[in-house]
Amino acid sequence: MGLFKTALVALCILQSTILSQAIVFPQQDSITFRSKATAELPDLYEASVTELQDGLDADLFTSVDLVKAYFARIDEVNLKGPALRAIIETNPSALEQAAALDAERKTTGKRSLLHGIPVLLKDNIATIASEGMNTTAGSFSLLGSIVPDDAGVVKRLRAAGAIILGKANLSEFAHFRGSLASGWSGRGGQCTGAFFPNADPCGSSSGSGVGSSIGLTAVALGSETDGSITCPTSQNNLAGIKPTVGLTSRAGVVPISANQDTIGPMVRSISDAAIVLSIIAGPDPNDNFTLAQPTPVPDYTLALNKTALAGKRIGVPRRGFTDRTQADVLAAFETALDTIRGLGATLVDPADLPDIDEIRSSGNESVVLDTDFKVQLNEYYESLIENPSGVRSLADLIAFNDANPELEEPTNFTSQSTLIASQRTNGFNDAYFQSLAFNRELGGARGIDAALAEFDVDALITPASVAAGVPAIAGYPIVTVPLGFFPDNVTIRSAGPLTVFPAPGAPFGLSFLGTAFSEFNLIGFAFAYEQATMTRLERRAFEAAIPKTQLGDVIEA
Ligand SMILES: *[C@@H]1O[C@H](CO)[C@@H](O)[C@H](O)[C@H]1NC(C)=O
Ligand SMILES: *[C@@H]1O[C@H](CO)[C@@H](O)[C@H](O)[C@H]1NC(C)=O
Ligand SMILES: *[C@@H]1O[C@H](CO)[C@@H](O)[C@H](O)[C@H]1NC(C)=O
Ligand SMILES: *[C@@H]1O[C@H](CO)[C@@H](O)[C@H](O)[C@H]1NC(C)=O
Ligand SMILES: *[C@@H]1O[C@H](CO)[C@@H](O)[C@H](O)[C@H]1NC(C)=O
Ligand SMILES: *[C@@H]1O[C@H](CO)[C@@H](O)[C@H](O)[C@H]1NC(C)=O
Ligand SMILES: CC(=O)N[C@H]1CO[C@H](CO)[C@@H](O)[C@@H]1O
Repeated sequence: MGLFKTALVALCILQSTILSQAIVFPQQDSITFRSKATAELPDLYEASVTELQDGLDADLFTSVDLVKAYFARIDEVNLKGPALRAIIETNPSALEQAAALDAERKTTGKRSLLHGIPVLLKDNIATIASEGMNTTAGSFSLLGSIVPDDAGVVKRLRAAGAIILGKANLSEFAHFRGSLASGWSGRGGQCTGAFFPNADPCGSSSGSGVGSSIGLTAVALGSETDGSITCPTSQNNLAGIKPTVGLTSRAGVVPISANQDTIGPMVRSISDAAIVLSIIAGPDPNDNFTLAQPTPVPDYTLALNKTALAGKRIGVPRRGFTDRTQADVLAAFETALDTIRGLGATLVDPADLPDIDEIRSSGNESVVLDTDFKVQLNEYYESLIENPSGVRSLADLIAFNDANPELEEPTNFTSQSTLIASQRTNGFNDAYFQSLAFNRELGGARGIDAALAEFDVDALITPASVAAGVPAIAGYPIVTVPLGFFPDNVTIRSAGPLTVFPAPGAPFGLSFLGTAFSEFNLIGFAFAYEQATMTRLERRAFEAAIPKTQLGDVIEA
């Protein structure tokens, strides 16, 4: 559930103290209090989960206010103005859920740090239809379908008191459809980034990235198979975590491959990412990969240590990584290396993966993904209680797209070559199992683990644009933070029929890589770097893409 395009073609913690300091008139009635406090309300463009939680606890605003404000912000930029097409649907039950969670906060207190916090879900993550939203992976073939249950991660979010705000646009079927631009789906149209008009948002978790980047939501979830959290995190100035496969449940997620798919947060700071991951991670009987994870799930917020890089050894893979990196990104990366050295880490540079050439030329990933997708998508369609389109298999899907070209094959968005390649596969045969074993070995023992051992390093770092491929086949984690922005004189290139990349001000990220279930360490390293640089704050979205509605506009006087 998530390939970013180039992979597939080959195949802030801000001012949380300000609010707490502002809470000095507890005896006043709430209306007076709120109007006095308006100047202190968090800016939703940047607001962190803790900042929102502090404001909710202090009754500066309610979750109902938050949902109203986010809905208004979505309305401003999604189809109007810059028409970013980041959101496919908003949740018609969100205000009602928010009111119930507000009441609960007053009577029994909050359930978790996500109590009453709006969360945007990539549209391949199932939510029960009775709530009023579709789960379609962007495809009309799934419109109106009735899923058997909430996705595993959604059950955890709801139990923690989070509010599902809506569904985010994506590259259709998480970019497992054909040679199509990132961020395009039949249902959602072309999603574009907020840092330059018509910027490629990358994908496949495009709307999750754009939605978080400008505060259309507090928090977003994406999914990654090969790059689909990491790349849109990078290109939308975010912090994001691609968890180890099997740390977060994929039950109820429109699949690509059980061997590579994983669900993770795409947010504005590593702190928010740690909060969200602590809640969505954990075993789920409906996804047996999650039963093999170490227990208990760590409290990842305990990893948020500004000196986490001190005394650590960090490896820099050059061959097959930085030699594939654009010059502006490489220059920022070299500066980041100096910062990391300054934070007390020893850099081992180069720390090349011994078999990187063999890994980069391997075709084993396509064998596994093409085979898994057919089997697992067929199972997904079969699991549906109803599907008005009548599509019940991959074969049906291909026929449906061809029969509905106005919906699914508009000019410039016709390809379904990946679906067709997958349909040609013949299930779990010997060649498949061989390729699966090669992937694990190439990405793991002969890949990331080989470099970690040979150079005795705690993690590897690389520009996010080249980070995803090796961890993808190994099932290993990636933690990404903002690294920089393309300069104003960068040559603008086409990235699709409707999109451009690079472009002036377009963001790019830095990724920390490690072995299976090393999220806790990677979060610490990424946090230390983020706090030392605060790169996200260096540049904002273009003016028309910055929503104007703030909490002060929706709080009832
Ligand atoms: C799905 O989308 C349709 C069309 O946009 C909408 O009418 C409906 O309320 C949505 N939800 C469900 C569960 O069908
Ligand atoms: C999960 O279950 C399937 C079938 O029930 C089995 O083939 C697979 O090996 C299991 N995977 C893990 C990681 O336990
Ligand atoms: C923070 O990281 C440093 C360096 O690894 C370590 O010495 C220190 O104990 C950590 N602090 C906490 C609170 O974990
Ligand atoms: C899979 O990887 C192995 C080891 O590198 C290689 O020998 C084999 O040719 C690869 N298979 C495919 C289909 O690329
Ligand atoms: C952009 O500007 C920088 C600094 O002024 C200069 O070094 C660089 O050559 C310019 N690049 C292009 C593509 O014009
Ligand atoms: C198709 O893409 C080309 C450029 O790739 C563009 O010139 C043309 O206008 C596009 N057609 C439509 C209908 O969007
Ligand atoms: C919430 C929202 O704006 N959804 C829109 C997403 O894009 C489709 C296609 O243009 C619209 O029909 C939805 O209204």
